[in-house]
Formats: sequence, structure tokens, C-alpha cells
Amino acid sequence: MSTAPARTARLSAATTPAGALLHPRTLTPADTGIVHLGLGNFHRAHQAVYTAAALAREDGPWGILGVAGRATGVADALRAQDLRYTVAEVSPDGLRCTVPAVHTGVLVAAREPEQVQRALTAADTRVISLTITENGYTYSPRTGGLDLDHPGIQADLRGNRTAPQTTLGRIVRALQERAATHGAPLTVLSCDNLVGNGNHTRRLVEEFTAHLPTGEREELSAWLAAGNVTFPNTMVDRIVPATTDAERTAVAEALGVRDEVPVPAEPFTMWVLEDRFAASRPAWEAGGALFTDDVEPYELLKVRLLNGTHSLIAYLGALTGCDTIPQSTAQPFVTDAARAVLLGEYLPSLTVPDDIDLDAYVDRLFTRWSNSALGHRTRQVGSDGSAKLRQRIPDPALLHLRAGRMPHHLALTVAAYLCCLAPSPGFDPGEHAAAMTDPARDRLTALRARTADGPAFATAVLDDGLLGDALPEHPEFALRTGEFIDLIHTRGTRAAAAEAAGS
Ligand code: CS2
Repeated sequence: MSTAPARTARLSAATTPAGALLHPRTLTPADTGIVHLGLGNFHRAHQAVYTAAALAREDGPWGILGVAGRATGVADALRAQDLRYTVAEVSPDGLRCTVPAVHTGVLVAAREPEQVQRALTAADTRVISLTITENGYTYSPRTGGLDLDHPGIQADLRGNRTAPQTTLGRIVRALQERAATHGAPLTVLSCDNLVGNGNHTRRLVEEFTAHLPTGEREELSAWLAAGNVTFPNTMVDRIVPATTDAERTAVAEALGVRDEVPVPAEPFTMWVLEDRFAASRPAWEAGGALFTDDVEPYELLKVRLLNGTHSLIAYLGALTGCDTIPQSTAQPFVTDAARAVLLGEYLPSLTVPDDIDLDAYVDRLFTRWSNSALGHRTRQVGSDGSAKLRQRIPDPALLHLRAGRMPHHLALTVAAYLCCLAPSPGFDPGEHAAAMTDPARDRLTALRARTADGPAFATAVLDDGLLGDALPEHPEFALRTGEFIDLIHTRGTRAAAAEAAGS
């Protein structure tokens, strides 16, 4: 997998250059205080870096046991490297390599389910944190609540306590065990791009608990009601692409050691959290985290201005042959569409927090998106659109529709997504769109096959609940989305964007 010369030593505890370490101590399994579900790149370049800064400021029991869901590659590579990896901060000015060294173990839930349950249940585990992506929450886009039709949820509600299949199942079974044994309080910390991510996680945990068979749920319900588990809301931000050989080579050159699983990341990073921790927490403010009573304004700002606009940039870019987000934003028509959706349609739907300088924030977003050294791919941002757009589009769209305004660029976002995922026969959305993964792809393709034109297709998709159950009350939104679909198919993506701009 590596392109570094084979004789370069592998990264390990012994070979980590001391100057790259973000904190001074070598952690052991006894230092574990956090079990993190979702061992992806984002976690390793975000929470892990803040945790290293916290440990550099004050020592504490905040080592992280990282749990991958299914994939074994990262976990096994980390084990072969004494749990060390590099964060390769990439900017047009160059590369900065650091090694957080905060993990005390790694597990793969599908392979080592019992060990995962033991770790989640351990009294020393004070925080269970999550970066499982929007998709990992097994919620129904239509209702926003737990997806009781999900086969994994059904199995976990009935199934054994030691090897649940879903994240919700793992958490609730561990909470049951905690309530029944030591009763040590716990914080469940969602770090995913869901609006009200803590509240949302609490709702899903409570719904899962409520559906457990009688005799299994009473003790846990009472324990939860007594406030033993908190679910702070958080806003997380850092653009973290997938790893390529380019980072492996660059890290080998910069550090002189071979890291099979470095994480590329932009220099910018932000974390805003509610300070509601049931059993203390690391001093994450040492890494710049902001603690506040009200995270929602920051979450809305980020999920709409950054993530929502990002989706439009990804889909317009993919449809015009762009591999990366910077290539997409280099096209003036994409920048114009991004500005229009951001300023004209997302911004009016939120209140900007007092400490945010909006002009600087927006300028920085465009600078971040044009970081060509980072190479963030349109297919990565465009993947799982069915779960992502549910968070980004409906509320702002409804605000405009209820006021009698058509949010043309939100409709264009949905249209471009649908053209990437379920193009009509004869329309080729290109290789980047084809490479997007999405659990809804088959369903969307089936709906497309059953409908005659763009408006009928978009209406069928929205009636199916893709963006919740309120948008179908405004059929004009589906019609507008469908017109853009037909325009993209017949006259091209640029023409559709020009039509949105002129509306
Ligand atoms: C992106 C995010 O993939 C996506 O949907 O919008 O991963 C984005 O890069 C991060 O949220 C930035 O913090």
C-alpha cells in the first residue's frame, strides 16, 4: 500500500520523532477513559488532536479506545504501529506532521463484539464518543426517530446483549449493563453533523429502550430518567479527506518513518460543546474547544453554511467532471451557485452567534474549499447524500416555502444529487457521480424507472420521505427540483445553475 522506500522504518512508539508528539506521556490501557465508536479519519484528526492538547495541559485518565465498525484495515495498521499515526496538516503553505498518540487500544466491533461491550460497560469509561456518520444512527429520514424497520435494529432489540450489530444497540446494551451493575455515570458524545446531535442521540437511545421487551427496559428507563447519562450537543468542524498514497509518501519524507494510516487534514479546526458531562471530561479547551450553554446556533451555522453548501459544490462538480472540491469551486458558475445558496437561502434560516464574524467566516469557507493541496473529493462529500441532505435541506427549505418564496438553489442541490445518484436512461453523470455510495441508490433508481420525467421523479422521491414528511406539503418544491433535473439532463448542469441564478 505504501510508496515509501521499503527500508524506511515503520512508525511505532520507538520510532516516533519526539518533536512530532502532541503530548509527552506514553498511555497504557489503564488510562482509558473514552471509548470512541468510529475510528475514521475525522475522529483521528479532530477529537484525538483535542485530547492530546488536553493531556499536554493536564494529565488525566483520558486515553481513547478506538472502535471501528466493520473495516479492519485501520485498526490492524494501528496495532502494527503501537497505535501511532500522523495527522498530516495540508495547506498551500506546506505540510505539518504531528502524532497525537492518545489511543490506548483499537477494536473492530464486528470482529471483537464482546470486548467492545466490555469496554463500553467498564466503570472507568466516562465518555462514549461517536463519529459514525449521519448514516450510522439508524434513524428514519421520514420521522427522524429510530428506524424500527432496520434489520439491525430489529435484531438488536430481540438479540443477545453481547454482540449487537448497530451502534444504537451497542450503546443501549452497555447502558443496561451499567445500570444493572456499577451504575457509574456516563456521557454519550455525538460528534456527527446532525442538527441537535446530542438531543437526537438521546431520543434514539430512549426509543430503543422503550422498544425493549417488558422486564428488560424498566431498570434502564429509570436509570436514564435519573440523569445518569448526559448527551451534550456538539458542533464539530474540520475538513478531513480520505488517505491516499500522496500522504503516505509525504509523511515518510517529512518524518523519516513509514505510516500506513496517516490522516490528511486542513489546518482549520473548530469544536463547540455543551459542558454537560456526567463524569468529568478532558480539558479540551486546551486545544481550542469552546464550551457554551447553547450549541445550536453554531451547529446550524456549520451544518447549513458549510455542509449544505458543500453538498451543492460536490454534486455540481461531479456532474461537470470534477474530481475534487477545489476543482469544482474553481469554476465560476459553482462559486456563484455556492454563494447564492449560502447567503440567499441558508443564511436567512439561522442566527449567527455573537462571537462569529460572518464575513470572515464566509470568506474562510471559500478559502477552505479551494485548498487544492488537500484534494477533498467530490465523491466523498457526495456520498450518503440521502442521510446528509435530510440534515441540511428540509428546515431551511420549509422556512422559505412557508413564507411563499421558492428556494431555487436548495431545489438545485436536490436535483443535482438525484442526477448523480439516479440519472435517467441516456444521461451519463460521469465517473465521480457513479463512484458515490449511498444506501438509497437502489430505491432512487427504482423510483426513477417508474416515473416519466423530472417533476414526477422528484415528487415520488419527496413523497417517499427522503427529506422528511413536511416538504411534500409543498409540492411546488418537488416540481422545481424536477424542472432542474430535466434541465440538467437536456441542457446541462451549467444551464440549470444559470436558470437558478436568474430565478
Ligand atoms: C462534508 C463534511 O462529507 C461531507 O458531507 O460536508 O464531511 C465536512 O467536510 C466536514 O463536516 C467539515 O467539518
